Amino acid sequence: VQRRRFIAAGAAGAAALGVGLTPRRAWAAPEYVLKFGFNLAESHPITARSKEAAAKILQESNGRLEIRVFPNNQLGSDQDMFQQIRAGALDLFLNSGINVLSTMIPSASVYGLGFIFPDLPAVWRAMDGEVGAYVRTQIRKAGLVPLDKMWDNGFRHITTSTKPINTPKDLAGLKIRVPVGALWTSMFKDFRAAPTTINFNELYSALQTKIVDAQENSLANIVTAKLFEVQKYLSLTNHMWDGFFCIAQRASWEGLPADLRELANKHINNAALLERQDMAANVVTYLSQLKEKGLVVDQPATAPFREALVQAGFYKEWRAKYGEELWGLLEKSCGSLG
Ligand code: TK8
Repeated sequence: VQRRRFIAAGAAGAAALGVGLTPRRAWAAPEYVLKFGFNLAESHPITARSKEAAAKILQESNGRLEIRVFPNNQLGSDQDMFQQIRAGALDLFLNSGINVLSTMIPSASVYGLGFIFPDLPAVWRAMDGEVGAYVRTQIRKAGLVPLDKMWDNGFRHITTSTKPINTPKDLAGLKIRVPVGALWTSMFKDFRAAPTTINFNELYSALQTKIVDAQENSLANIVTAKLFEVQKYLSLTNHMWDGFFCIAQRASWEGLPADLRELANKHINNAALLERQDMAANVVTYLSQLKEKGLVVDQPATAPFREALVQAGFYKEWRAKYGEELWGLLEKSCGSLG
């Protein structure tokens, strides 16, 4: 199974990375090659950290295991990559649990519920704790292998080309792009907006051609995907936190010899921890870059937004969807969600 997926990469790639292989090794093709795909821009911290992990894995495996990193939707949209990993054509996929993963594993979106985390320590308490463990069990049951550490995609904020968003009323009828997961559509419908699902690789042009007037994303994505070029207003709504699961294709992951699997596991999880630090450290820089680029920035009070969701029955509805066991773990970690 494994061998069919091998790509002829090998010597040139290893030499270019300058990883100091012995001459004999430097010219041998790697025994195992895994493709690692995601939708983020080249300049996103995730791209640098995953490439750094790949270089260490190549070096410490003495050239036996090469992880080839494909950022920026090079392998297609999120839906394409999700299809590929299920079909065995992609080995590692980094994506939000709220996004396409939740179409198959509904609990994967749970951390995206509006306003449940006040800050990053609260996020990691839940996602490195029992909430994350629950979701990873469900992912495993669906036949995929989640690595332990989630990566940070940041708290999400709303941008528009038409007006600032300061109160929930400002969202009424707003044509806003959301990613594919049902939680996103549900939440923005409950805000009385008009959400449209669009894949990340089509977002820039959808904003540019005014198919939609608004979108919501992390500061990192607004900067690195250059969304500021096609948006005017940024409202720091912090309406939800988003992160990524790194998912392995089971046959390719389990087909690795145990020592190589352990090595890849260690470096990929470690890269996630480093990327979390990058994201936290970059917030201030990203924000000032966006102001410099001319975005008009507002900081609305968030309580009325949360209240609008309560009124619309949002939490009740999703509590019923996730079930009492998961809801209990969530409240144990976050406190009562009302
Ligand atoms: C990743 C995506 C993406 C996101 C988006 O799964 O599509 O807006 O921020 O990075 O969910």
